[in-house]
Amino acid sequence: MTVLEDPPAPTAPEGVRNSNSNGGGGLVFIAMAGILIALVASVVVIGLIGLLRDGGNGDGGDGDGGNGGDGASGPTTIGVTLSEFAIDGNLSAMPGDVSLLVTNNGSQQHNVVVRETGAATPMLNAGENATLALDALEAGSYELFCNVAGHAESGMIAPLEITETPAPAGEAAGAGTHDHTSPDFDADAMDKLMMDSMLAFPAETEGVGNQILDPEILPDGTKQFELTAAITKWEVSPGVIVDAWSYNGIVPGPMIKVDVGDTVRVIFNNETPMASDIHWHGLPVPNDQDGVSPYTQDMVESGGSFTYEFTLEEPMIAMYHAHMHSQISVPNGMFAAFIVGENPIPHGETISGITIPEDLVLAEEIPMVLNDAGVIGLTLNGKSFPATAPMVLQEGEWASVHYYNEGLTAHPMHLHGFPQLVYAKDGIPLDQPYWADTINVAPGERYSVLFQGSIPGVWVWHCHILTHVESDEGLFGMATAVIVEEAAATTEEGAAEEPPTEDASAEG
Ligand SMILES: [Cu+2]
Repeated sequence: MTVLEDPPAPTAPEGVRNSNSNGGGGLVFIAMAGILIALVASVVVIGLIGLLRDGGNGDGGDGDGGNGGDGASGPTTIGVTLSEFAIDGNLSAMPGDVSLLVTNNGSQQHNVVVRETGAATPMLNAGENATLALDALEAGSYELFCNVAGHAESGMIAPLEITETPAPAGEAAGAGTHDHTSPDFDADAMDKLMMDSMLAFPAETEGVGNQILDPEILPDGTKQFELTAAITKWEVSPGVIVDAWSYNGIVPGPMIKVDVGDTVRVIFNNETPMASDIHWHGLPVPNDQDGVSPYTQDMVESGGSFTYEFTLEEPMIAMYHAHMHSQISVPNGMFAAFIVGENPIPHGETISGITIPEDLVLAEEIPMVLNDAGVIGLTLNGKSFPATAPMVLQEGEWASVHYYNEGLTAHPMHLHGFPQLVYAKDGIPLDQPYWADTINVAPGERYSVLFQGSIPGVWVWHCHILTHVESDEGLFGMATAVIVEEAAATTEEGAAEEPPTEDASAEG
């Protein structure tokens, strides 16, 4: 590590420094401002002329594109918005040249494909837009869908009607559209969808992620693991089965747990269609085991294998995932937890007046891996509500959770009922743990928390970006619950423990 001594003092370029002290600066400024005002005025006039000439045609705004022509057959632009998981817009136009101005208002990648013609936008990242020109569309019914695996099945499908009498702007064009200001907007139906979705929790699905992977113990004590990456079916929520990119067929992949001092060997077999590698995110490994092709190793081609080996001398709450093509393979499922050694709980410490019991024994310790993109989408441990697993505690029991964010955006994870003690960040124990009810977990981060299920009830536990948990179809995505069951009888020993309390006004 090198230390910069006496770094040069920052200097501002000439002219940037205090322009008022510069002799003729004021006059120059007034002249420049005058030119600028003239330029802006001329642009506004040109813009107005353009608008008048277009007659308001082809506005392409959110949900009110439609056909502005009065019998004229000029090009029509329809505004189409994408979200998880819906395609919205006033999806009708008269026959002729039609353009779709597609905006991705979601948090994941989406695109739009016209099933009948095969025309498609490029894959759009969150916030991006693209124009899709559909030349000379004849009258008829067309279907728009997102071709990210699983998204059409989740609701990203909508009819596009090309007819001589298009629906007036604002009228919903199909079941997939929801204009909350429209007279057709059915609040009762949405109430029912919300109740039905919430009462379906917890729902059964095939497959459980984070299962602990048993090593083969070699004669020299090395713990050998085998991971095979392949495209395998994964049920994200009831009936929603996607083509996941998985390790050993589960999402998140198998959890690796080893002891401090262990030598670990991992045989990686790549059966995905693209080259890959494994990066041990948060583990101190030799450079040639860091899993970043081509800098530290050759890429592991489709059908190939690579063996990693390293000795772990420090406790760590880490994870592993593909590095090469990670923007495809990681959101699609190639991520998992890796834990070395003992959980660094601050036994016996008093934090903000609450003492963590010296003899605390955890009733539960789980990874909670967040994702928000790819075919897996908005999920906790590879499942979308109502298929997310609740944590069940008996009154007074303590639990520890390691949040991992393998997604593309941050998620503020909020637990109702009791605060969470953040005691480690990225696996590094904090000298000053702190209590919080919402913990914002950015991509790549890990936060380890501790909480006591001190009050019986169903306490929801969710990402607080509201569109990550609710859609017009009800609750979904990054939500689950801690269910605290009432103690059957009064316990003698638990009475001394002061349960953490939370200001009721902070509830949300
Ligand atoms: Cu979120």
